[in-house]
Amino acid sequence: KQAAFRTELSSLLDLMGTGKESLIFMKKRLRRLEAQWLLAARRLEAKIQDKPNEQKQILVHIGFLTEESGDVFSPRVLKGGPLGEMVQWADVLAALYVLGHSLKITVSVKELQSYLGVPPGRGNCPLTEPLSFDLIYTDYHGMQQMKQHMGLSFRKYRCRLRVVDTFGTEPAYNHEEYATLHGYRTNWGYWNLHPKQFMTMFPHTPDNSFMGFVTDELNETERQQVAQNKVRNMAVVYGKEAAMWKGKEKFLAVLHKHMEVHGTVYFETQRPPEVPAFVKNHGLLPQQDLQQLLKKAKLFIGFGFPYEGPAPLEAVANGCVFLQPRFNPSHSSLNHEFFRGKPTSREVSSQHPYMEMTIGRPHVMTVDYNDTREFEAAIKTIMRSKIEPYLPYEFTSEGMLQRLHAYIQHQEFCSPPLPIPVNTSQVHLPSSLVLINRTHLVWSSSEPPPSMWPPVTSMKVWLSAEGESCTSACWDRNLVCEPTFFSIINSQRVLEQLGAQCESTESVMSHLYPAVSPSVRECYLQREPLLFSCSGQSTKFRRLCPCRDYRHGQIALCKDCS
Ligand code: U2F
Repeated sequence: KQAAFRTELSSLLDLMGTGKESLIFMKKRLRRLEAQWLLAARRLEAKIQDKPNEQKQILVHIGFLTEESGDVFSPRVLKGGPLGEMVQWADVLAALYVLGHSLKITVSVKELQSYLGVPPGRGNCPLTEPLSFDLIYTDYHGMQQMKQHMGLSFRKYRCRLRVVDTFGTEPAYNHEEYATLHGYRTNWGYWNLHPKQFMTMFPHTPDNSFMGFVTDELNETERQQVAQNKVRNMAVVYGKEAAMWKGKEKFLAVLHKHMEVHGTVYFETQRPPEVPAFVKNHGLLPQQDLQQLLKKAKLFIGFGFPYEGPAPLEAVANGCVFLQPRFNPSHSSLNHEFFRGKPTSREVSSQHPYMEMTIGRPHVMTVDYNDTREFEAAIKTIMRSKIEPYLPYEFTSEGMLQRLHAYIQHQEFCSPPLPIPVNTSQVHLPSSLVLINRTHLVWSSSEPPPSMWPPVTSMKVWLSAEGESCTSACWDRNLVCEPTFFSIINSQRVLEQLGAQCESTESVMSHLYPAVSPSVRECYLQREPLLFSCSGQSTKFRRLCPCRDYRHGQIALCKDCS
């Protein structure tokens, strides 16, 4: 059945349940952004026209909001606690609904059981009826709950899961046996999912799918108002909890020399001691009021925490410059408490690497805060600058709908469309890949390309430098690593076409392979498809990297992706 784009959001609100502060926050957000979503839906509909938009039966189970997982978030909604996850879930719901799918939504394990068809009082047994959902959007907590209540059926149906996972899960941490053997420890368990089933808040690693969220879009009148009303010397500090301001007196003093400093820090009765008296503290604001404040402010300034939240994007979308600290060395699960136990080795080079690397100057300035001169110079530059509001397409409602629509119609993890044997001799693509400029391979064949998504025609295959990950090898060439293609390039022949010398070749389970070790002329192929990884890196190896092109402002999609 073809899904029809929806023309209202109010019935979605009725599906959502009541009571919790988190649900109230999400519903408010949905109401506020309703017009934006509906307009985006009309635009996307016109673009995709007669392309298939099959209606799916979808269950959304937001595990972290269930009582059974402790629901530590809801009581903190009005107290400066994290809101990023709720922003994202509200937007996921809006997008799925507007795209026309049939939705069931739950934040309770009891309800989950009844939707799954687990008879009351019986846990941990296989389901007696076939699962009625094509897709289940959930999170790590929700997945754990499903496993507990579905018994053996969990294995059977896990390919239908889509796991909303803020910071991402790299393949080495996902594969149970490999992670256990090689010490890729996580607090979140090992699920052996297809890595693309994990969906992140920002495009953190191309091993996962980028889900994202949206930001308020300005119309022409609002843009003009922003241009007129900007206050040259007004700064807003990023951090709604007093603890985020601790130890930042020095930077605040420098900032205060030049600008009027505003904050939105939650407080009960008195000004928190971490927030200096010269700061005009508005208290935690409703989202809409924060947007108004950002429309006036010139600078939105981060002091290192929280990492990678939505607020800096909102600031830039309202015409602020985001100033943030560079981290040297980078923060990661190896050296920083916040990331410890998270299933990723990603190195975070500043408070918000997406802002730093994908948006960058003039909207974002990333500087060394310990260098007072550099810090002060940045503030002065920002005060002098004239900068327009900026929002990457991928964070508009249309962009999110486009991306999610493509995922829902094309991503298939239950029956992989191309079951290529991962074995040296069997994988051969006679003359399908040709060498260009003696540097990289592209698909060029009179035979029809294998049916896969994204299409193989977007592929460009490179060897990384020694020690480099495929994520960065592709990025350096203005491409993005596409793990889906690993399965068709995992061969000695492809390595050799790119100049690798293979005196011996082995097929091994490792998140670094396919790769060549140039010093000893040994080549390695991948034996375990779940371990194909863009993010892996090791000094000894030049990795074989499947890259693809991407659309400006929509990194998740290749130029020819529908
Ligand atoms: C991030 O969580 P946070 O919720 O702390 O992220 P923020 O960037 O601070 O903002 C989330 C939303 O809070 C809103 C603002 C953002 O959309 O509009 N808000 C508000 O309504 N009123 C205010 O006064 C100030 C902000 C990240 F998203 C999480 O994934 C991480 O777990 C967390 C820790 O790194 O950081």
